[in-house]
Amino acid sequence: MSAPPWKIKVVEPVTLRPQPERRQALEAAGYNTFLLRSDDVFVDLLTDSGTSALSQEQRAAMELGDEAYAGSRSFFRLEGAVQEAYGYRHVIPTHQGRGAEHLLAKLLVEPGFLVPSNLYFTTSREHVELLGGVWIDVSIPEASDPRSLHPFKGNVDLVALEHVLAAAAPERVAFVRVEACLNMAGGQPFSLANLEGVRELTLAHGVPLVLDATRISENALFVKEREAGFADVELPELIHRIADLSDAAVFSSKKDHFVPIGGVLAIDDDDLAERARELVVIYEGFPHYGGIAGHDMEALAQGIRESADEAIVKHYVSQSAYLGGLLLERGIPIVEPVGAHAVFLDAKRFLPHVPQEEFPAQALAAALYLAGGVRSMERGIVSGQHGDEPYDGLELVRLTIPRRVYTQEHLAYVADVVTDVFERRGQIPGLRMTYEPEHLRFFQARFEARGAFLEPVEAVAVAEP
Ligand code: P70
Repeated sequence: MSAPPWKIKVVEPVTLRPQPERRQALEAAGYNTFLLRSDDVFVDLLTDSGTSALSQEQRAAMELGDEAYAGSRSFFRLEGAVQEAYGYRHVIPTHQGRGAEHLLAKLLVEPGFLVPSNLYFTTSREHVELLGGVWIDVSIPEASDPRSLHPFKGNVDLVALEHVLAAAAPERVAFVRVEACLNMAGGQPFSLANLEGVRELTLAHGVPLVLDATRISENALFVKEREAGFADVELPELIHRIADLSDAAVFSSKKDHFVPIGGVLAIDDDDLAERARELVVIYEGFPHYGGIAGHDMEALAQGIRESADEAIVKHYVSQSAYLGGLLLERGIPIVEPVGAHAVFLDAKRFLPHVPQEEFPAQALAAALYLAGGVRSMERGIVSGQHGDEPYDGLELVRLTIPRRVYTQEHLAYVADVVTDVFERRGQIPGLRMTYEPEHLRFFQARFEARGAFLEPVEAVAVAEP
């Protein structure tokens, strides 16, 4: 892992609670890591969303926030930053990514309309389906194979996409969605050649191509490092070239743009943008702030510039590679290749004795917390299952790395905790769901253990920081 291109100026204390307190906290949270209090967490790898460290330049820019309701100069700075980095003509701020997804779905989705996409993201699919749209997975099969070493598991299966587009009347396809660094597959990039293939098809069929550009910077870095012909292209240029292949984009700016809150809907088409501005005033706020503050827009504009800094992006991706490398050396099953923003444990291979209906990834995430105060996120049947449909898809636990927050020592500690849990995996039973919310159940579902859950720590050697 390379030395980070930043040093630490402000710190936030964290403590490891004693094991009995962690057990109590886990039980109170119903074995759901979303329901833990952050004060009870030692290393928080729940998400990279809104959890990054701001730069001194972002904090300084926040002092210049213009909180005018309309015509805020902070909006125009944000607009300029998006236009410069990505080239989209119209910029609509939203409170976060799902705000942009909501507007996009309202603009383009009607009952029965199709949305072909590389795999799915939970909130993206939910907004489409709430409007009666039909989500269609057109990811390549390697995306769902944790052992496949395909360098671009975020690619779209162009033959499958062509079939979908050829079979549907063009006006029944709301848009084709392509997600950068495909989150649910392990943070896996698409290749530029593949995106060009998607572009050709969408142009031929007259269907809009919308990028989920939330993690576009890391995707561009992977293109530079893995795809022939791009090694000498500057990262900002590559990011721009990716965006140029699409008609619109949604961003959760809480990731690549280093802000605690904020999102962007970026659109080229004038009429569509006009309609989006009509909607944003209903759901988010005036188009010149879209549900965030002027100072947020300043931090976001500056964050967009930093998100194209190759040294920053490279170091970030090297942190996942470092943690993944430690786990691989110890024979722990993870998704390969290691993706952008996280290391994903393969719970099916980690806990082969727990059937998928007993939520192995949920149980594993709970065990990591109990063993060492490490918080991770379930990305398996709890997040992925669709109503009552059977689910045999990926069963992963995501160890997600916030940007510019944790040190190599933290990551080494996490690797030790995972190793400890791997050695004691026989003591992890499945779970029973005791409360199931109707929408996006993973956020607030509750569980109980089907048996004794990891022996008390006194009985076994456990990693301490
Ligand atoms: C995560 C976060 C958010 C996200 C994303 C992609 C590719 C859109 C969004 C929505 C937060 C999260 C969200 C739902 C379930 C679990 C966690 N991903 N597209 O941790 O953006 O959160 O700003 O509304 O990854 O991966 P936002």
